[in-house]
Parts: sequence; C-alpha cells; structure tokens
Amino acid sequence: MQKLIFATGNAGKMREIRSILKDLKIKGEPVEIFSMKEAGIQADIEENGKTFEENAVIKAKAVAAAAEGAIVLADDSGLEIDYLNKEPGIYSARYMGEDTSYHEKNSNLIWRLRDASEEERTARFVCAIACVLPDGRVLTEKAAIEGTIGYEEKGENGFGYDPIFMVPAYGRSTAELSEEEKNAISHRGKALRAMKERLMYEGTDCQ
Ligand code: ITT
Repeated sequence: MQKLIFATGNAGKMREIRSILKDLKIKGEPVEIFSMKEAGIQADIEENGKTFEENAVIKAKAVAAAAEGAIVLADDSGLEIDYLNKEPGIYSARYMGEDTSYHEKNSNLIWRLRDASEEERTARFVCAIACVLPDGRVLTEKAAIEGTIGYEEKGENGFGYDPIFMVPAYGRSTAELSEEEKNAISHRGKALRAMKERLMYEGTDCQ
C-alpha cells in the first residue's frame, strides 16, 4: 500500500484533510494516510517563503527528506483581509504570536475593522497544497474561498479564524458549517481535491 504523509502539526487541518482524502486511491491502490506525528517525523521547519506556494513546498520538502518512499503533502494557508492590505496572509498562524488564542486574534481583527462598512469587509481563505513524489518531483495546487469578516465570533466548528469568516451564500460563518459543508466549498477542500485528482488519475507518474 502507498504511504502518504501529511506534513502538518495543525490538528484542525489534519481532521479536514483525512475526510477530504478518505477515498484516495493511486493506480487503483488504497493509500494509507499518516500525520507527521504518526509517521514519527519531527521537523522544525522555518516557513521563510514569500507566498503560500513557497511555504507549502518548504514544508513538504523538509518532511520528504525524512520520509523515503512516501508521498508527502503539505498545506500552507491563511486569511487575507482586503481592508488590512491582505493581512494576516502568510503570517496567519504567527499573527499576534503563535501562542495567542484565536479568540484574541479574532477579537483583534474585528476591532481593526470597526470602521469598515459591509462592502469593505471582503476577505478570503487561501490554501496552497504541495506534493513531493517519491522521485522528488514537486506538484502544487492553490485555491481560495471568498467571504466577509463578521462583526462577532460565531460557531464552534472548524478552527482558527473560522468564527469570523462569513460565507455570503450561507449567511453563516465557516465555524457554523458542518465539516462536510465546509470541505465542499473551502479553500482546502478545493485545492486538495484538485491535487487528489492528479494523484488518482496520473498516479505517481504525473507531471
Ligand atoms: P502547519 O504549518 O503545521 O500545517 P499551521 O497552523 O502553522 O500548521 P499555516 O502556517 O498554514 O499552518 O497557517 C495557517 C493558519 O491560517 C492557521 O493556523 C489558521 O490560523 C489559518 N487558517 C488556515 N485555514 C483555515 C481554515 O480553514 N479555517 C480557519 N483558519 C484557517
């Protein structure tokens, strides 16, 4: 069975990833999915890229170096708020410090948008997925979901900035959507399904 390691230490991402990739087969073979921790890989990765794609590739390559024979995937994602010149962007996890709670980060962003009108509250979640194949080739996919920043935190599902990210078509935050509903429309769902297609149909021979 083909082994796939997902290079993330974020439990919220990992939950969504498992659900999106659950029926992945490569050349008709089922794939066994491991988190970095389950694969016994510890990597202190410096995310010093300038874009989501660059950081996703940095993470996937760092883990691939310790994972011979496995397919390695990584996700770099974040929230871009137009009113704040696309902050926090690639710094989403580091915004106000890695150890600051998301309740504090979310409250701070709502406060920074206190003078923004509804039209000025546009934002998007962006996700880049990188894949390093066992022969060293690198594939990337990127996707986004458009929305607006809410006026208060709403919902208990998801993780991170989900309670303040409103999806216009649903009139709900992504933290108020079920995991299936979020995965069907999210940045991560779209980028990971595109990568899944490439792996499924082209196998590890894909260009
Ligand atoms: P890994 O690097 O180990 O994967 P991380 O949390 O540090 O974990 P990123 O550097 O990609 O991951 O930072 C992404 C941050 O963007 C994440 O911590 C959340 O704060 C935010 N984010 C990304 N996708 C999100 C989503 O679907 N819902 C809510 N917040 C999200």
